[in-house]
Amino acid sequence: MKNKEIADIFNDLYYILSMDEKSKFEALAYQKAARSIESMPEDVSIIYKREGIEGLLKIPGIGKGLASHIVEYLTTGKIEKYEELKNAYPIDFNGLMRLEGFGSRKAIILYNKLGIKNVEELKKAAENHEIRDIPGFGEKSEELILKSISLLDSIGGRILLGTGLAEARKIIWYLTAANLVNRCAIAGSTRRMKETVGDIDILAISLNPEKIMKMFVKFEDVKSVIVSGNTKTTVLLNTGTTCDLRVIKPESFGSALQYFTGSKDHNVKVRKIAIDNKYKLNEYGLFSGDRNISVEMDEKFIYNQLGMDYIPPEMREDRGEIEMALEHKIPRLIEISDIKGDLHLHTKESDGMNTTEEMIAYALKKNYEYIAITNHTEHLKIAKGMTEKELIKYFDTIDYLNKNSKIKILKGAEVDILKDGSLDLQDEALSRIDCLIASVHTDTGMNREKMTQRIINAIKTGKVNILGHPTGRLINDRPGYEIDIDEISRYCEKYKTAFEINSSPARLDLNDENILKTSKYNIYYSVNTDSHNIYGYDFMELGIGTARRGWLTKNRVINTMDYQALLKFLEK
Ligand code: DGT
Ligand code: CA
Ligand code: CA
Ligand code: ZN
Repeated sequence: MKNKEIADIFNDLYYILSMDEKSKFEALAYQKAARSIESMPEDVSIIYKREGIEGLLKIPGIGKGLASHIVEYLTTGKIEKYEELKNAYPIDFNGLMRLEGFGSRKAIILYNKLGIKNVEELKKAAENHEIRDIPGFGEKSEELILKSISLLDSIGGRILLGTGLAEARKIIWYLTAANLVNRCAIAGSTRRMKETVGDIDILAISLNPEKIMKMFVKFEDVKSVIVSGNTKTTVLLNTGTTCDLRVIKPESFGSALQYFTGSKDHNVKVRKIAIDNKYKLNEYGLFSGDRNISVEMDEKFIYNQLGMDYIPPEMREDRGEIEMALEHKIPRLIEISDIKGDLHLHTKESDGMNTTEEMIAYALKKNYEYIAITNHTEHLKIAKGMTEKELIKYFDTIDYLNKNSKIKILKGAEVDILKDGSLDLQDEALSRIDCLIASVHTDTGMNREKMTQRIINAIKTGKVNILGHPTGRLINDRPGYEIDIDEISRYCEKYKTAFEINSSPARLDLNDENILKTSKYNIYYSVNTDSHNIYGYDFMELGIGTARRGWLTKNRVINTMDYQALLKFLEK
């Protein structure tokens, strides 16, 4: 993904330029651009190849200057201005900023005093107790630094599903465009839509394995080649992840796809069932004696031959799906085409990057029947939360837009749940809201009991349609607050509050496990993108993947309902 590389550079430029008050606004432009590019599902290199510089200029926050930086990077692999500044300030801001409680100001002080440039050097200095003597630091912050470094280490090299999926698709796009593959597919955890991806697995059928592997190692995102062979090649990508490309014989494609999709635990059980049925199953085929009977190119044949329903990849975790398939009880899981609208969207009125009109235009392209615009409320200052007065005025605008609109626009808000569980909105605005999301954004350090009570109090107001990103976790970043999800589910049931499945790549909240845990209650879910720009809409597939990993069917998800049925559900 070039997006991550370019966003990292722009972020770095933001930190470097913010050191000087005079370049503050320039710095902010870089930060805005970084956030925009980071949140795009499609790779900028693909956009550039398809639409040229015009395509780049459509990205929110990207003007001519920044677009030419992107082109420079895509064509030369470098941005001259960045190289110069980086020479003057060789600090790995992006790496250091991943540490809990570590800001750019601290990084600059430690660079000036001790010459610390990256996490590794910071760790060494902390271990040698060099940091405690620097003014503004101390013994405690030295301990804290070491603690957050070890936390970071424990995350390991797993990347977000959104990044893995985009990268995998880019590789397939590249190999397919070269006309060297007859068939190409994503396997592994990426295909299972697991929230993080350890390495990317790609399978291909090709008449010319040698040529395709030669092509593959020349792919623009390849950093180095780890193993190179004609059946399997492993490369290290610039994202820090590795990718396995396997060339498969046509007659083995179905069984290889089944095998390399995993999970390992799922495979072990399926293989045992094959043996019980006097077959042998491996990545080369389904064998009866010496004969591979899985001549067909798809995996469905294999499951059916073993007496099972076809099992969707998202379910293959050995969490009871095999037993279910043997009893022919695999449900028809929710699909992205079931979604009729997005109920969590931000616009420029709070912290979004696109206007209401632009967000509506993109929803029309998605063929949605309705959307809800849900900006932040006053309490959330850092996200430019709207006052009650501003919201009421904004609702007038939406009423007006609705008159001439092909799509139904619901008046919404993402209302802060305050410390005591009350909602950050007064009666007049509340009475006009069609769709109310309530979320916890502040005071997240509460213990399990208090946080549970806080959320329950919010639900008990009877006004909450959707509980936004219910656990507040950020993948690879922070674990989220602890809550008693069973207790909360009981109140959701009583007050008709739906759990959100937030599709934002770093959230995926609720996650698959919490969905499996809560779906035994008579409650509903809403799969939303929480988009802050038009590109965000495309992350819906991540939320749908998560819902499918939680075995959800369409009838449990409110934004699969048609408009009238949805209004009835939202009525309080
Ligand atoms: P990851 O890469 O950690 O996100 O997870 P996966 O599931 O993609 O794991 P990976 O890349 O190591 O292997 C891809 C699939 O290949 C895995 O899901 C199942 C299959 N596989 C790999 N090693 C074994 C094994 O030792 N036994 C069996 N039965 N299957 C395996
Ligand atoms: Ca993998
Ligand atoms: Ca692998
Ligand atoms: Zn939120």
